[in-house]
Parts: sequence; C-alpha cells; structure tokens
Amino acid sequence: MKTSVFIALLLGPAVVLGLLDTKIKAKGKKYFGSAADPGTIGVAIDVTILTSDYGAYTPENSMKWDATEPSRGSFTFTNADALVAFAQAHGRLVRGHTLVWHNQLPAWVSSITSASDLTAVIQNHVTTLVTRFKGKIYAWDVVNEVLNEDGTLGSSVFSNLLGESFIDIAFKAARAADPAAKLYINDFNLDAPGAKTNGMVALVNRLKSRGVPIDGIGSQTHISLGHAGTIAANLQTLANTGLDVAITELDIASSTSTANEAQQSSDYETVAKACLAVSRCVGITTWGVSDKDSWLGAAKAPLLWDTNFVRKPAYTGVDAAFS
Ligand code: 9MR
Repeated sequence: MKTSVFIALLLGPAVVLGLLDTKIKAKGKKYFGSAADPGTIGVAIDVTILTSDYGAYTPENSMKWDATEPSRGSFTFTNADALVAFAQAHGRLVRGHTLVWHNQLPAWVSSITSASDLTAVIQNHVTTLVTRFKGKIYAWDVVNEVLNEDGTLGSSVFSNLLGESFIDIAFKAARAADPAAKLYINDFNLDAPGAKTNGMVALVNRLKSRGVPIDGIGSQTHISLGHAGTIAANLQTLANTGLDVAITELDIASSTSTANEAQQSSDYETVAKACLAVSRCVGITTWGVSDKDSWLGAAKAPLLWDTNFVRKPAYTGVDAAFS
C-alpha cells in the first residue's frame, strides 16, 4: 500500500470529522449525497466515506438505458441491484438516474421510427425500472437534459417522434409504477439566469398545466471556479414553479494549485449555502467521492476528497456552510 493511502486510511474519512449528511439534516434538508456505482461501493475507502458523510446515492451509470435494457425487452439489473442493496443495507436514500435520456441510449431505441412504437418502448422501460425498485427510490430523474442551451427542446429520437409529449409519457408511467417516488426533470447549466433557465421554467409550467405528475427540478451544477454566486437566486427561480429543487450532480472543475483549491473551497461553501437558503431545495449530491474517480479526470480535481482520499479545502468549505 502506498504510504499516502495508508495515512489517509489512518487519519482520513473514517473518523469523527465526517458527517456532512448529519449536518445538512440538522439544517432541515433530506440528504447530502454522492454518485456511486460498482467502482466505488466495492472499494473499502470509498465505502468508508460514502457511509460516514453521505446519506443518499445516485447510480452514476448503472440505471441508464444502455445498462438496463441493452436489447429490447431484455433487462439487466446486476449493478443497479447492487447499488440499491448497498443503500438499503446502510439505510440511505437512492436517487434513480435516469429513465429517459438521449445519451447512453442503445442503438435499438435510436433507430425506432414509429411514434406509437416508441411510446410503448418508453412506457415499458419506465414501468419496468420504477416497478423493480418501487419503495426503494426517493426520487427519479425521469427525463435528463431535454433542453438546448437556448431553452428549446433538444433533438433526440424522443422529441423527433413525439415532440414534448415524450416527457408526459415518461412521467405518467413513472407515477403509475411508484406513486411515492418524487419525479424530477434534471439538467445542467441551470446555475445562472438566462435562456436555458427560462426554458426550464416555461417547460415545467406547461407540464404542470397539462397535469403531468412532476415533483422536482434537478440542477446538476457541474460548474467551474468562480461561478457559484448566482446559484442561490437561480435555485429560487426554479423553486418558484412550485416544485422541489435539488443540486443533483455537483462538482467544481479546478486544479490542485493552492490558489485554486482556496477558490474551490469558497465556491463549495457558496453552493452549499445556496441549497440551505432555498426552502424547496431538498439536498445536494456530489458527482462522486474522490478526484480519482471523477468523470472530469483527476487533473480537474473537482470533488471533496483528493486522489489519496484525503479531505480537501473543498470539504472544509461544505462543512463550514453546514456548521
Ligand atoms: O459520470 C458519468 C460518466 O461515468 C459517463 O461516462 C457519462 C456518459 O454519458 O455520464 C456521466 O454522468 C453524466 C450524468 O449521467 C448526466 N449529467 C452529466 C454527467 C457527466 O457527464
């Protein structure tokens, strides 16, 4: 074992300073969560951190369409089951991610050409996943990243064949399969005012006016340094639709330079305080535990623990917000 890892195991996340989830709950929120999957729930030090500091898990990839229905009508749940079982064993929440998304979508879905066929496929996919985990999922990201940056509906097999109605179809199927699960629309670049935020608010208002069963807006919050200051007001703008809001995939792209680590710590504190300041913000999920496993790559150092699983100034920033 590398000495640094040994020291991290000795001094790091296992001990009493953890508990961000406990602290955010003391502030009236439901959870402080992380993305997780086989690559982390199978690693002892990740498990230590996931269970000391995090109260909710979002499967980073294992509930996506390519992972769960790689060929039509043939479902595979090995990794999704493992994540849900891990959460249940530790008494934690799960955010299901994601039912309908144009990425990580098998070719057999993209090549559908009939609206009625696609409707049946969406209904079967959503119903099968939501039913399998009924009662075990706090919230589902029912649709993900449906908007263009200008706030209009993005192009996908779903929108191309069904227009906006694919969103209605997915939410209605999800509600029918698990009436207790909170149902979210999830997207990125909802961190500041502008066309995309306006488009999201308008879309949510249309969905509500059509009676679509929607409970929340997920703001992914993949940001870079210095862009945290507009988040509280923007979360409030989203919450003014009357829905819950959540920060669903937080990370802050940076580097390991000391100056950047200090700015990142301040930015994390600002984001954490933003959720606290918005009464409809239910919780915060970071998109992973350590920089070692971030989708952005370790050089961007975007998370709360470094590649040796030592807490960073970013962690201290979140902790300060909750303390
Ligand atoms: O973190 C995920 C990464 O492991 C996958 O390769 C990638 C593939 O699309 O998806 C990443 O997670 C994304 C999430 O599901 C939706 N919002 C953007 C996230 C980062 O790309």
